[in-house]
Amino acid sequence: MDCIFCKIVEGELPSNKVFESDRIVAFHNIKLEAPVHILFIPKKHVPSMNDITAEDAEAITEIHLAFKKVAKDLGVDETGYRIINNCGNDGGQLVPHLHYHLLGGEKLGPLNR
Ligand code: DGP
Repeated sequence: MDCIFCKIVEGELPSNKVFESDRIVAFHNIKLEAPVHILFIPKKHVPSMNDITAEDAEAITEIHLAFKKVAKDLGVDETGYRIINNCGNDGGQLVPHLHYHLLGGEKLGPLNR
């Protein structure tokens, strides 16, 4: 499958991983929108939020638990951080493999509409 994030999962593309389990991976974003910018993905190819099913519940739960662990490991748990999922064209999703952005390390502005 020609999916950048599947290639990262398979190790065919390099990534700077900060967390990995059987079901999920978290790695530094190539394009930083904040001093801390991590992407969390299920290893299974789920194209977007619209495609999540009950079968993905464990991976999604793991991603949520990984948010706070990685935030703590990277020292932004106390200062705070933001989780974003872009879904579809209007949501600004560029990579069609479900992913969540964790942004932190500075005071973030209000959401841009
Ligand atoms: P989104 O707009 O939500 O689909 O964000 C996709 C993000 O993926 C974007 O911020 C840049 C990041 N990205 C794209 N290609 C790569 C890559 O090869 N490696 C890493 N680490 N991040 C990537």
